[in-house]
Amino acid sequence: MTRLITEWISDMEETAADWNDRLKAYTGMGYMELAAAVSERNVSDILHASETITVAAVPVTCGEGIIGNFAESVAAIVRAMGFKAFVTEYTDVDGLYEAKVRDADIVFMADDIRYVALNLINGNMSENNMATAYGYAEILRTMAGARDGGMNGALTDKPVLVLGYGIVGQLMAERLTSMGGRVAVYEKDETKKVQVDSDGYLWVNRKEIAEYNLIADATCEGGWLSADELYEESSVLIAAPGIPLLLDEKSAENLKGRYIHDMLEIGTAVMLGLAL
Ligand code: 2YJ
Repeated sequence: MTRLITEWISDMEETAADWNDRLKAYTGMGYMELAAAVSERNVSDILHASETITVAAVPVTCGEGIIGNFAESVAAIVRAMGFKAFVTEYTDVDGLYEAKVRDADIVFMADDIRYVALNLINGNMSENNMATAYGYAEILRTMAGARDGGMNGALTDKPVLVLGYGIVGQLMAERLTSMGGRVAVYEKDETKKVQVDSDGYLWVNRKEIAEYNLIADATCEGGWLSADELYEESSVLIAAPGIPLLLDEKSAENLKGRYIHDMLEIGTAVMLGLAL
């Protein structure tokens, strides 16, 4: 699991709203539509919730400590979805206390292991690994649908490759399978083959990556893959929650518009939808 660094999210307070527009341009869904799709709610219900619900982001100091701009970025993403949001002045348990005293309905907080959203009104809780995996699976399905002429069951019986079989990779494999995809897995750690086999996915080697045009990346390694190793550029689609981006610089430039990759936005937006 990658720990974010301040440099990667330093301008998110300015860019969170633009990212929403960019996501819309690439997939037809903004944060709100994506959160609605994953949480199986109507956009109008989320819009309605945004009028009354206040969100607090609580900085957490334990473990490796506060990541500069993390809580501020979370609040900015939530605000870009139309909700009221604030960052607590105090941290940890005292911050949670402050959130409640200041009438927050939903609290976002993360330590080194877990990033959660807790709904103080109805007890719902969502978690970033699942929200990220499900959000990106939805994005891949939507992009595939748009590419293939607006089909609803865009992944049905389609080969889909998941890169990396860690927590998010496993959750994406499960979700993409439930969407009808025929999931294969590439994982450089060969000791995971046993688990991939027993989970029922096809194990592929690095050369075979080129046979897939629908890819979900959950490797937490940057720049290891070049466009030459991929299916023809004009049809490949990549949903890439893995941080840093798997593509090398030149390939990232050449494949612009064919992949979605972010630092925090998609997972956070989906967490909010799931926590309502
Ligand atoms: O409040 C803060 O500023 C920090 N305690 C935030 C820590 C954020 N945590 C991480 O980035 C961890 N890698 C866990 C995130 C889980 C995402 N799947």
